[in-house]
Amino acid sequence: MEYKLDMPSRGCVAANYFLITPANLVANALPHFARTIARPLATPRDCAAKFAQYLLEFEPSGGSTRSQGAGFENFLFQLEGTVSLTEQDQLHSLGSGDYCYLPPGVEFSIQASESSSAVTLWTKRRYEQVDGLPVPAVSFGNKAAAADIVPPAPGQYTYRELLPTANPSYDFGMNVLTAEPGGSIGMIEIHHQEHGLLMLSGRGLYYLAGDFHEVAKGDYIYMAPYCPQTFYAIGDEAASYLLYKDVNRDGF
Ligand code: UGY
Ligand code: MN
Repeated sequence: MEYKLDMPSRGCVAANYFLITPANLVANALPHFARTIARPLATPRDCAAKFAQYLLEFEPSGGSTRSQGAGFENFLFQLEGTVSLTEQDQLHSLGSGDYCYLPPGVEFSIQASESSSAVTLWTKRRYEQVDGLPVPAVSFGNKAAAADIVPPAPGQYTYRELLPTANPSYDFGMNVLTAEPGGSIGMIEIHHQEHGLLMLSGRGLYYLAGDFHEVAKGDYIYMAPYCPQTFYAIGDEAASYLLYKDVNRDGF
C-alpha cells in the first residue's frame, strides 16, 4: 500500500545547502539551560559549518544556570522578548533587535524575565586569531541604530552591518539585508564564505545551487562555501534576513 505523507514541508537538505522551516523544528535541550528549548540550526555535525547557530526559546525565568560560550566567540541577537545578559560581572538587558558580540575568553549567562518568554539567536564559532591583530572588544548594539548601506549595482537592496567587518580583527559578520518587493541581490553569488540565514520578515524566492525555494519569516538556510545563491523579495512587505558570513580570513 502506498503511504501518502499528509504533511507537506518546504524544508529540504541538499548537497551544499539546507532549508529548515518552522514546521521542521524539533525541540532540544542544551546542558545548563533550564526552562529553555534549544533548536540547533547549523552546527558542524552534518555540514561544512565552521560555526553554529541555535534558537533559544526561554520560558519566563528560563535561561542558563552556568556561564556559557567558553572557548568560542559568541554573538547573541534578540528576536522576541527581553533577556538579561551577564558578562564579566556586567548586567545588560537585551530587547528586540538588540545584539551583543563577545570575543573568546568572555563567557556569558542569559535569562528571560520572570514575567515573559523570550527568543534569542545564539551564534558561536572558534575565533581565528591572526598575528599582529588584536581580538575584537565586547560590543552591544541594536539593528535599528545601524546605518543603511547601499551596495553597488546590480544589487537592489540595502544592508546593515551589526559588526564592523572593515576591521580585519573580526572573522565573521552579521548583516541584516532588506529588499523591497521586487528587489533582489541582482546576481548569482558564488563565494568561498559560508552563510547562516534567518528570515526576519517578509517573503522571497531563494535561488540555491539551481533550485528555487519560497521562503518566509522564521525560515533558516545554511549555505555551504561555493553554494550559488541569490534572493528575490516578493509579496507586499519588505523582506529582511539576518545573515552570518565568515570574513577577513584566507580559507586555510
Ligand atoms: O554578502 C553576501 O554574501 C550576501 N549578499 N549574500 C546573500 O545575501 N546570500
Ligand atoms: Mn552571499
